[in-house]
Amino acid sequence: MTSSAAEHARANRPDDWWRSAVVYQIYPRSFADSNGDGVGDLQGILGKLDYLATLGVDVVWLSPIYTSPQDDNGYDISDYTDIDPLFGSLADVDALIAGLHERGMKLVMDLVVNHTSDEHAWFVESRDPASPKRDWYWWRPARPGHPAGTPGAEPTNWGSFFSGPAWEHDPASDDYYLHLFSRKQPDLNWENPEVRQAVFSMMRWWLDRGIDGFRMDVINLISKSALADGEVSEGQVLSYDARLVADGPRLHEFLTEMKEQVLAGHNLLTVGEMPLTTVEKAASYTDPVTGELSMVFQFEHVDLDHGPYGKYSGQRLDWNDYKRNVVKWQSGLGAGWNSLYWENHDQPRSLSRIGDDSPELRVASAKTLASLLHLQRGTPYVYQGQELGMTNHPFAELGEFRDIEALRYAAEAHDRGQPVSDLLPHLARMSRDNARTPMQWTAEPGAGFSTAEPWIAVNPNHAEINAAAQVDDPASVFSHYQALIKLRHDHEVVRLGDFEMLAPDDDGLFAFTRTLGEEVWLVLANITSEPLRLPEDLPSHTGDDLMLGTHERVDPALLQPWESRVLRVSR
Ligand code: TEU
Repeated sequence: MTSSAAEHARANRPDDWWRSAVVYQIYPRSFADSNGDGVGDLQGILGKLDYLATLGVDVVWLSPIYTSPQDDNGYDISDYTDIDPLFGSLADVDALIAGLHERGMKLVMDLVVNHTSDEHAWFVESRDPASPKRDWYWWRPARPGHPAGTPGAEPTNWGSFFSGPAWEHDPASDDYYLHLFSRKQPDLNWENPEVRQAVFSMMRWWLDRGIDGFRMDVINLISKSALADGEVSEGQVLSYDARLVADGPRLHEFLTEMKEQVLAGHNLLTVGEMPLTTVEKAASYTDPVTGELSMVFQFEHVDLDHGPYGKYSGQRLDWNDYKRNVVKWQSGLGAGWNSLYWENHDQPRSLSRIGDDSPELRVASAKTLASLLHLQRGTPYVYQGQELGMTNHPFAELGEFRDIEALRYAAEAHDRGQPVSDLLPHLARMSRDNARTPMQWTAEPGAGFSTAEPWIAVNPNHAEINAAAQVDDPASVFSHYQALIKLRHDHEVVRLGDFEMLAPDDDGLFAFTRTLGEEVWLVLANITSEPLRLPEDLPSHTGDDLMLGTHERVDPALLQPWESRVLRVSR
């Protein structure tokens, strides 16, 4: 599983600064509210830059702050070159760029160009069949033989990611438009060269403002295959056939055009969010010479606990499946590059999902989950609050959810006759809203996030889990993240070493090595809430350097519940 020296050289070009970086994601709506309206904002973020510098991260990825009707919390953009008043102004963004740069950090902006808002001027114009912008979106007539607007008359059988058909009927022209996400997020037609030029000039406008990269929302969906009916899986009515919507035939061409016309000559971090992609394709998008992007942000590992009803199936992660998946991506990307994450604004809290969030074990569990991710090869992403060990919210009723994806799913389940009481535990476990509860700064009411009633409830455990209690405590989850970030900065083996999984089928144990030249590091982790004796054939390495641990090492052959050790075993 060792990769060649040539591969290392390609994956370590001196100007690829992002290979040693750690990214911190801010979801502005939930980070810090400066003006007391219950919604986070840019001035709120500006007040926390020293906190980020203390943590030690290199890059901030900011979720969308552009003008938006907020149907999908800003992932529905109606003006790409202005800021929603909810969040602030362009002057605030300039201050953010300056404030981050002063502290040695960089800013990566969210680029959402698979779709716009239906309130974007382009789409408003496109609604007129005679408009030159008609072809900027995917307008199609009803299925032949079906009266427009009747059930089943959609041009294809595609389902939207947010439940229901991916086509919306427009009574004005009797045509349908495509929306892979909500009906207020019509898909742009990238086949049209004017669309590409409009997007590219907007990207140049942002680069001129001084940003350091783009996180590209569902960028592998911009090239569609034939607009034809797809396969329907058992138990489904609509098609979610990846072959038709993801990694389409012109994706490389579109991204190459973007690279040549926008990205070239800048020293950027570009990350492509790519649902449904494969390791082979990801390798091609991120090849240092022929690829178009710095790294992918892929979904295979976060989909492992999905079942027949997707993420709301009540399935738990099988850790040995995850280990196999890690091996596949760590070895399969060659000189390509991956993002390392369990959390973002679309995922529930990892501590509740795959760890142990009980008061007794949550600190150890949060630290060990962090070590397992940060010691892999790739770029680690810390999602706001993850560095504190924030947990899922105790959602108890439907009225507490805010996310369109959960609410649309619940409405559809209701139409199918599924009682809310059956659905609630699944929503509570997997809903995106778990990531979106306010950042827990202090133990005060409102968690120091806002002085007003926040747009979504604060987790009651902010009284125990908060930044104020952790920043200066060397035993805290925060301090552990700080140490992990420093390890990556200080040691080339963490950034570039080859990965080898040990004991892949041993339940309860997650063990691997990283090797660079003579330097070998060993990571040992107990991923259960019971003590774990290390297998005899696995070195316990009493005499080696403990670079970072979660517990006092009393018995070298025994790991406490959720204990992990990062060891330097030879050099
Ligand atoms: O997410 C893409 C995506 O595939 C997820 O939305 C996923 O389908 C969802 O979590 C359902 O489980 C990106 C953004 O990160 C997300 O917030 C947006 O809603 C979406 O694109 C549309 O812009």
